[in-house]
Amino acid sequence: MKTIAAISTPPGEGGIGIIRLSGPDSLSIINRISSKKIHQPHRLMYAHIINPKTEEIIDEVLISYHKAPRSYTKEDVIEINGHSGLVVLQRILEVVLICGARLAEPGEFTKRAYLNGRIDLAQAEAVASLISAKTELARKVALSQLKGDLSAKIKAITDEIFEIFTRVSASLDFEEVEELDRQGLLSKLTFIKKELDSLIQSFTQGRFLSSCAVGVIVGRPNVGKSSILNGLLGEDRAIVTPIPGTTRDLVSETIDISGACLKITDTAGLTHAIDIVEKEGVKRAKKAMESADIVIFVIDGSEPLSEETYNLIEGIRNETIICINKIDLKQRIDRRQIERLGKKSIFTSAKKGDLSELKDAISKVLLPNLDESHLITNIRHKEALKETASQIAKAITNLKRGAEEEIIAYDLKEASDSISEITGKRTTEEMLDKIFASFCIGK
Ligand SMILES: Nc1nc2c(ncn2[C@@H]2O[C@H](COP(=O)(O)OP(=O)(O)OP(=O)(O)O)[C@@H](O)[C@H]2O)c(=O)[nH]1
Ligand SMILES: [Mg+2]
Repeated sequence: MKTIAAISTPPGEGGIGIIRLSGPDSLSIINRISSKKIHQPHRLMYAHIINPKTEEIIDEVLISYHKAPRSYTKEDVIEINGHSGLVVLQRILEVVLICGARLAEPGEFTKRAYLNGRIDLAQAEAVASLISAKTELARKVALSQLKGDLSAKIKAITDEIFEIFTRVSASLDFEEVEELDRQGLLSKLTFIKKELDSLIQSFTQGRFLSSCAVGVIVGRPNVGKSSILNGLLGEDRAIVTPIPGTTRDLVSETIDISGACLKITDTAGLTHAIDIVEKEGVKRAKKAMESADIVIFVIDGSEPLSEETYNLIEGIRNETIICINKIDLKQRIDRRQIERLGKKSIFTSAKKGDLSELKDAISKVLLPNLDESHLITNIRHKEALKETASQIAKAITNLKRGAEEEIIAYDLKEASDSISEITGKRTTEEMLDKIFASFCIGK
């Protein structure tokens, strides 16, 4: 394999910038450009990087040598810690490339770690998730996946499927000797199907760790929608006035709610607008509502429930969070009317900054009963699990209707192939290219 190199730190001015090399020529390349001979592994060496052609000093650096196989890629790795400036790092990279390295592709160091068997594919993907983690919870889950917790769970299920496949296949070969225990197999497969379904189900929460959930705040004019947005953000983002119809456009921001990422949008008050601008605002509010994961419907608790509001509540989705705001004022709303519609409500006072019930309700929707170590956050994993589950379901149906062993063995083989894609025991070049293309260069 050819030796690769890249600047591994983000571009810009900073304390330290790192250039990383990996491959069989790493050591010989560094020794052509370093003022000191590098031979001892796992030590930091102080040296200068020198252009071998002009003998000009390029930078004063620290060099570390990670000898194969005890390195990130399991190959010989050299890391040059230079001064982080765009020109400095580019000049070091240039001489490294002149001496025979090739510029690394995005994610190529991690791809080599996978190809050389240090980590599996799910762990390689966890590296990207860890880097892009936007919340503390996303970091925790990515790290647990990098450690191999998810891979272990997937491996356990893969082994169970494979064991059953082997048994069914064996009964094919020695039909008279071994009669298949169909009832026993059925209960095992049903158990596997349950495990798969619970992992698939976990993606409804897990996806909010890799990409933001979409939330929208709606309601009649002047109920306090913009005040709630500002309260959740902790800053005066949207204009708040006592005049109904203040917000006309959509105002969006991203927040961290209990570790889940939420892109929340404040909207124009829902009204039978006559004004052309307001009309457009209402249209946009309704559209935002349709595609949202979470809808927060705000009501002013200091007013009796109007017919318009009642009709709006009646029409919204059941899982909508009904938020009765302005509880610091004398309450004139009859909560039972809302309950009669089969909807649950919570209380807030945006004015007093009391939004705890709302935050709890949001995190309950985003992250209920979270099991961090067995959470599917990657859509590729979810799709592979869905495919596996559907093959297992086929095997169950075929088993129940007394189908031949050959057919059941085929379903199980398909299931085993699908689940093996997650950890990368079975991959295609195209699949790997797609996965690693989303990485940054130098990782
Ligand atoms: N007492 C009290 N007043 C509130 C509360 N929340 C908002 N208000 C006031 O209600 C008025 C309207 O607040 P906004 O946040 O602009 O309401 P809105 O729903 O965004 O209004 P539009 O954009 O016009 O639809 C302002 O005068 C706020 O100060 C609250 O919890 N208690
Ligand atoms: Mg507003």
